Amino acid sequence: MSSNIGPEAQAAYKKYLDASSIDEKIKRLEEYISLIPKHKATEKIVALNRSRLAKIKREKEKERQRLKSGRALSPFSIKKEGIQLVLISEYHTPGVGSTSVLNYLTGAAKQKIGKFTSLPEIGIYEYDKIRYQIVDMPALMEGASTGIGNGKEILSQIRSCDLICFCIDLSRDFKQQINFLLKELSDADVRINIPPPPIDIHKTASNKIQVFFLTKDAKINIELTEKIKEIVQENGIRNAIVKISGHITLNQVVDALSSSIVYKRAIILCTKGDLPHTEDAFEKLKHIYSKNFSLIIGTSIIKGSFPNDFGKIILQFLKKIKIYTMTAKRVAEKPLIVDQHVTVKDVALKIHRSFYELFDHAIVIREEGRQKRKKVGLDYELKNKDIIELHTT
Ligand SMILES: Nc1nc2c(ncn2[C@@H]2O[C@H](COP(=O)(O)OP(=O)(O)OP(=O)(O)O)[C@@H](O)[C@H]2O)c(=O)[nH]1
Ligand SMILES: [Mg+2]
Repeated sequence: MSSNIGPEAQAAYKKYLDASSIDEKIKRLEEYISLIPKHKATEKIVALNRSRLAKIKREKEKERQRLKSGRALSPFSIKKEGIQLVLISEYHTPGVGSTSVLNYLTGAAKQKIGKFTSLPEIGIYEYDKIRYQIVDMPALMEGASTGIGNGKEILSQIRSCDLICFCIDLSRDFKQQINFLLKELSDADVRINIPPPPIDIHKTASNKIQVFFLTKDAKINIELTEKIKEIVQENGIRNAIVKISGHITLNQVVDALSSSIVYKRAIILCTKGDLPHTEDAFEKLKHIYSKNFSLIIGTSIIKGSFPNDFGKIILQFLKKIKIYTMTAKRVAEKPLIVDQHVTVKDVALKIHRSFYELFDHAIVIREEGRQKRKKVGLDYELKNKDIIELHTT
């Protein structure tokens, strides 16, 4: 090293050589360059190190881009669009026909039928101007929740989707398929077709746990109250308000304290209903599982037998309705999908908080009503196909 650069810069250079990360290398090299006395004799050293610095920065940028695109391209990071339905099947019964269902609904997977699906396939099914994103997942393997067979990625999508569709081959052992899927989902803390427990636990600053029973059927019960307090305390919570708004079991209290548990809606989509003995199997399946699954659909893609109002059926099952917003007398082309019994307030908040904060009144147009056009307030309950115009102050 040139002696023209002085001891401080030399020390900085040594630190640069010792740097272990790319960020540190950049920092140390910049430090070193700034410490080199700038005159004719050091000109070349400065130039050399500046180009060295530029090279390292280019490498860093390349790495950043690589990571970014790698993330964006991960086939499991699916950008949700519309109402998301995830088709799942069971690994030991390959070829149940889930890709065929995806292709039937969306036309997106013709070349993929009959080929083992190892990565998610996606298509958009549109019904009545509502978009449904259909995600055909690779079959779930045993131990999916521990990560086997991309289990963690598949389950993460399942946890955030709107509807899980169990794809079950009627020509093979349906019990084995359904029970397997139920077990894997249960192991992954995904609860199927049960409402979340009617309990709300709110941490507070007060120095105690208070339990309130909010509804008539949640009768005040001293023994239950004490047990609930105990369970909440065991979970490390010392100060909280616990609101119970319905019948509750202690197991549900435990569940409510676990943030990993999700509550999902699921249906069974039976496939290959054209094959021998499947009619019989379909009846048996319904008999056994209709208690847990209020929607079980029998299909045959080969015969083209599939509900032609599938979108409507799904919307009803999810207890959703569509409403249209209107601005300056123009009705939006695309509907807004909201929960049944939604109020004007919910819609205002959904569109933008300011609509709620500055709310003055709303105009609701309902084709089926006696009075077609109504001026309403925040508490007004909306119905399917209502048109709503929000007015602010
Ligand atoms: N008989 C009959 N065969 C079907 C039906 N639907 C799909 N198949 C056939 O079943 C085979 C598997 O279909 P896929 O749609 O690829 O099944 P998959 O569930 O996507 O299979 P994997 O991705 O391997 O899990 C293909 O040969 C399809 O033609 C149906 O309704 N009836
Ligand atoms: Mg497939």
